Amino acid sequence: MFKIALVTGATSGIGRATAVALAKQGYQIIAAGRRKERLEELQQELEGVTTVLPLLFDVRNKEAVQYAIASLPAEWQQIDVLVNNAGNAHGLAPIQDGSLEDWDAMLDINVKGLLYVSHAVIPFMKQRGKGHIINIGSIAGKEVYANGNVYCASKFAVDALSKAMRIDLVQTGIKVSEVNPGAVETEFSEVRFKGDKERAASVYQGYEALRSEDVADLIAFIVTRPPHVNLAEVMILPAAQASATIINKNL
Ligand code: NDP
Ligand code: 8X3
Repeated sequence: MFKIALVTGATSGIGRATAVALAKQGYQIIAAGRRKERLEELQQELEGVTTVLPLLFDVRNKEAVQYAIASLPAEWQQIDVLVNNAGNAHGLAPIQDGSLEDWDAMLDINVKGLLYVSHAVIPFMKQRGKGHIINIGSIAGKEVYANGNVYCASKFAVDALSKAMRIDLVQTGIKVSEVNPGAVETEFSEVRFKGDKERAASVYQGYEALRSEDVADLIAFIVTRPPHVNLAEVMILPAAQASATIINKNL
C-alpha cells in the first residue's frame, strides 16, 4: 500500500530533494510548484521509482490552492504527509529601506501560503484520523539578524504556527513537525538577491553549507518514525554554523 506525500516548492532546492527522498521511501508524490517544466522533469527522474503527480499553483492564490487540492482524484486525496516548504527571502535591507513588494511576497508566500495549503489538506487528514505536517521554518525563525527583519518575521510566524497547529491538531491524530535549517545552498540566495548569482554564491563561500539532500534526509527520518513518535522541532545546521550570523569560514 503506497503512502502519499504532498511537497510544496518541489521545483527546486529542499523541496525537490525531499520529493526524491520520500519517493525512495516508497511515497507517491504530489509535487507542487509554479514551474511546470521542472515538475515534469522531476516526474521523469522518478519514473520507475514512484508515481509523481505535478500540481501547479501559486501558494499566494487561495482560490487556486483550494481548487487544485480539492480537485485531486480521490485516490490522491489520501495525503499522509504534507511538507510545507514553498518559500523564499526577497531582499536583505534595513527596515527603513525595505520594499513593500518584497514584504508582501515574503508574508504572502511563507506565512499565508503555508496556511492556505494546510487549510486545504487538513480536512483529508482529519477524515482519516492521521497525517503528518512538516513545516519548513528556519534558524531565521529563532533568531533575528541585521536586515533580515521581514523574512525573520515570516519564519517566526512559521514557528508560532507550527506550535499552534500541534496544539490544535493533537486531538485529530495529525502530527506536526517543524524543521529549521541553517544555511543550505539552493536557489534561495539567488531569489533573495534578485538573480545576482555572484552575490548569492558569496553566501556559501569559505565553508561547507548544507545541501538540500541533508535536509531531505532529515525529513525522511522524521516521517519514518513509529506512529507514537513525533520529532516536534529539529534545527539542522552546517558544522561550520553556530548561529544565524556566526559561521566559521576557516574550518
Ligand atoms: P529555493 O528557492 O531553491 O526553492 C523555493 C521553492 O519555493 C521553489 O520550489 C519555488 O517553486 C517555491 N515557491 C516560491 N514561491 C512560490 C509561490 N508563490 N507559489 C508556489 N511555490 C513557490 O529555496 P530553498 O529550497 O532553500 O527553500 C525552501 C524552504 O526552505 C523555504 O521555505 C525557505 O525559507 C526555507 N529555508 C531555506 C534555507 C536556505 O538556506 N536555503 C534555510 C532555512 C530555511 P516555484 O518558483 O517553481 O513556484
Ligand atoms: C534561510 C537561512 O540565515 O539566510 O532561512 O535566513 S538565513
